[in-house]
Amino acid sequence: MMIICLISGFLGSGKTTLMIELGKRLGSKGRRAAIIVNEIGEVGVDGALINQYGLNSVELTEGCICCSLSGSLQNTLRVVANDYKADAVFIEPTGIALPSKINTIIRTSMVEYEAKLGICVVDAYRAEKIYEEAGLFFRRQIEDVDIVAVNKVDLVNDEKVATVEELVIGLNPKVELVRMSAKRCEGVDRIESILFEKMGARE
Ligand SMILES: Nc1nc2c(ncn2[C@@H]2O[C@H](COP(=O)(O)OP(=O)(O)O)[C@@H](O)[C@H]2O)c(=O)[nH]1
Ligand SMILES: [Mg+2]
Repeated sequence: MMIICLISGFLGSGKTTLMIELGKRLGSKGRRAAIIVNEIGEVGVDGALINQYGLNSVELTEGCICCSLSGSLQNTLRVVANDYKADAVFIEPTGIALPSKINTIIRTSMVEYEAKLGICVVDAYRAEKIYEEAGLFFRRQIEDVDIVAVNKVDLVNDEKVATVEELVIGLNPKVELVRMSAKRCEGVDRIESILFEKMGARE
């Protein structure tokens, strides 16, 4: 049975960068990882780059997976689980998707999965501005996730990181915070180890 990892967050926060890094790490340790990306009018993932690491990727582009494409997401999950037999599937929705909506679609997909991990990637540099301009949306992206990756810490000082962390914890006290620079592959270890814990020692 596979692990489903939902990676949400606003456009440009670093979702794809994190997902590719995690996929590479799983692949290098003999696990089968698949990636489902939902981009609307955005530059897609470099399929060739992903395949180079033995990852299987599917792009859904003709709508939003939490609305018109919910059925396509469910079908793709079934293919990834039953035919590709992935150990882990990463789902990257568009930046405006709500994790709670996608969780419902996953639950009703009839796909058996072992565990689900929800990660929201927050751009430490832009978080406060986004919160000011779209507070409710920011809040709803932080709700219903297990981990908030405070990303791009290479661009800001520690004080700024701490402010963003306080903001996040204020909105969802239950979440685990991970400081990250996905670009420099810092902080990714923690998420990798959580994934391996959830996958267990099975073959
Ligand atoms: N400085 C910095 N840039 C990053 C980091 N993570 C991602 N980026 C850059 O931010 C941009 C958006 O990243 P991407 O992964 O495509 O974001 P997505 O839209 O959430 O999938 C790209 O140019 C990345 O190289 C990081 O930790 N630090
Ligand atoms: Mg992306």
